[in-house]
Amino acid sequence: MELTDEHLDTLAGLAIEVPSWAYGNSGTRFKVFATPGVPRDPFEKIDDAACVHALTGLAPSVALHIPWDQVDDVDALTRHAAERGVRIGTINSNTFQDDIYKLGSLCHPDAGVRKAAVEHHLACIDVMTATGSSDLKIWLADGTNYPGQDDLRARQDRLTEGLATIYAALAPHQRLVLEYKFFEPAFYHTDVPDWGTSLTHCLALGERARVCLDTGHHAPGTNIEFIVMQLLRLGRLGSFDFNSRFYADDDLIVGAADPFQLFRILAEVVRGGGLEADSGVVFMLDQCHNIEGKIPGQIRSVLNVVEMLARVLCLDTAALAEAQRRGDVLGANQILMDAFYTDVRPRLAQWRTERGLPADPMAAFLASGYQERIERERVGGVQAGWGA
Ligand code: PSV
Ligand code: MN
Ligand code: MN
Repeated sequence: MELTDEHLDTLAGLAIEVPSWAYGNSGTRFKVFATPGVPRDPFEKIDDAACVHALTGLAPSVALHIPWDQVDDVDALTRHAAERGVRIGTINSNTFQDDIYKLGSLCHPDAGVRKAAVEHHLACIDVMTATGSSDLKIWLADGTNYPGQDDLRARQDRLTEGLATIYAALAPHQRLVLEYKFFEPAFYHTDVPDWGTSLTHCLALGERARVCLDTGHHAPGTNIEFIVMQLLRLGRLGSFDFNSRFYADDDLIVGAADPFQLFRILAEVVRGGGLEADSGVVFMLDQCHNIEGKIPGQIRSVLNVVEMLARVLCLDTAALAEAQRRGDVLGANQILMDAFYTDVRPRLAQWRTERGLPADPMAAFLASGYQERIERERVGGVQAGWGA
């Protein structure tokens, strides 16, 4: 099927949240590369995110990471975002950069450390209230490296208690989104390794607790679209952290490593109603651009998501359902593959022009002089995360 006007209306409602940390310097365990022109503060990160939105029309919000983003005047930052045509989205907590968290945060054996971790989350909720953000995203670096290092079950009990205290502090319109990851930085076990554990905690917390699915946080070969289907079916998919990976949590550009996997994931999103406004599913990017340009990296990511979503919308769902009902194995598969192989790019370029956007946002950025200007003006830009 071709892209129809109705499909394009659906795409116009797409909102892809960009992470503030994508714009700062980043690297690997071996080296953080200094990139000319990177932002010196959260205000400049917002400026770069606003540039991505201005060129794509699809990235209206920016996620913050506290305290990577040292926000002394939250109101000023909120106003700044509005002036630039974007808003502040998900607030990501961070209990992994301080020495006290070496053995964990909410799961730590010491009650004093657990208290500090809870207080950090309460401070994040204050930021959310000031920015008008609705989601507190919790990813815990908690876990152990050696069998016997700590009591696995006691750690879950501590986690239950800490999350309950944080959840109780949320305002009625605010949500807690719990991200899972099966390894790293801990290597024997992590305390929220999988969607089952995240879901178990969310169900215990209440209606406004949801699971965050980071596409890079599964064992190789995991059927991620199945997890998407199940969480949507249960009404507990809160958000995506989109990225792609070849080996581990590579944080590469979404759709770069395995475009077909992104197609399959987005097909389940559409099938499960995840595009509907009331689904509450947030589409966020969680990526680092270590060797490529940061703003172009984000533009490419936004375009990859919209292009793949457009291909999903080309799926002839009625024909697919009929082929499935008939038990036509290869026919059903072909219908799905036909959608995957549809080239939607020319129509999307035209659509952008119709919306007053550049047909080719990447080319428009390169021609805009924005990169040259920030390289001239911003001297001494900061690292995205560690050491920011
Ligand atoms: C952890 O690997 C993670 O995916 C979490 O979402 C963090 O907040 C983010 O990366 C930081 O890069
Ligand atoms: Mn993530
Ligand atoms: Mn990650």
